[in-house]
Amino acid sequence: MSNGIRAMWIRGGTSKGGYFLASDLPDDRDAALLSIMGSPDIRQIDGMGGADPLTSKVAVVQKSEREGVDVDYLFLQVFVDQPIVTDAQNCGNILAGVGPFAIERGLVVARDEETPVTIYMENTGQIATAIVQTPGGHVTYQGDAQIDGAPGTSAPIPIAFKDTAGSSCGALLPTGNVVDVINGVEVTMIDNGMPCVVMRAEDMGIFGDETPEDLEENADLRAKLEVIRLTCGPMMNLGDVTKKSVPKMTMVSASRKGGAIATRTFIPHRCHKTIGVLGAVSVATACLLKGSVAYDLADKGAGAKRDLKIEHPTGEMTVVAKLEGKSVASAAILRTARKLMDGEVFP
Ligand code: NQM
Repeated sequence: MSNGIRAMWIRGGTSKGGYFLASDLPDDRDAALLSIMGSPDIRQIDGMGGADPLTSKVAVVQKSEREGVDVDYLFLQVFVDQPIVTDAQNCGNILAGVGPFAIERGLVVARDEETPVTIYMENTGQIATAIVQTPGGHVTYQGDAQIDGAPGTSAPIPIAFKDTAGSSCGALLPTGNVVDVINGVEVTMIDNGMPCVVMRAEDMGIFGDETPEDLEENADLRAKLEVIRLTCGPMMNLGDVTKKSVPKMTMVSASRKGGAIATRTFIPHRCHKTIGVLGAVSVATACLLKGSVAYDLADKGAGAKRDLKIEHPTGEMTVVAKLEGKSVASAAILRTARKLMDGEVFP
């Protein structure tokens, strides 16, 4: 039998995955992770993955040598049905488990009550600060915070982001335009932490409140989205995105539940049951950008601090955006996490 690798399995926000210390991973890291997850196989029956991109994720964490930073976090998406492990995107949901993991593994010393953990996101080179509940100097996962898309309640983990504009694309608007027309569809290509192509649901022939299952069955829609995605990738400075999990494809329509806007997002081939964290930050930013495809549809609120409820298939995610002039200077969201397993996994 192959040797076990030390790992923790954690639900981070509305995703779930394996958390590893960088020093615990072997040299043939990607082969080991594919085997651990059971990829490629649409059921991932021979591994830990949950047959969904949202549950086939990995965090690699190590103590940081950067000034003012506690830990470095590398996110890896392990494809379900292809032998691909990619670091081409970040993940704000898996990020929610990084603070607790770092404290539990002794990389960060817990304070009493709560412990701020400053995290360098290696995928995009930005910093996030997560506040972990640590009563008596120990991580607790229990609490009253509720996030849509995850059942029950857990300890709150607020996370603040700064300087996420152009994280992967080099600029907030990588084409320099608020709107481009691709294949006859008006799109806003934007990156405020996650490269996203934002389109009006109506322009893609849907209402925008369909279930993810219905949208995934819509072969015509999926084909149209992929043509647009493959064209947008190079325009967004992402190169050939055939084998990448970015850009995300978000279709927006007017809010149904009193929020800022309604969304349905392909990530990029499966429809998200909620919306990614940095995806939501990017869409919220598009809502505030005059002339974008989201601007006229959105209820944008007023003032220098805006709570933008980004509606998704199972509820909403609130993005708290702080504006400087007309641009978003920082964003924060609330997540929770839950430790599920601490032990060894076998590649
Ligand atoms: O956008 C899914 C998720 C994500 C990414 C995806 C994420 C983010 O829900 O920051 O969290 O878009 O692939 O975990």
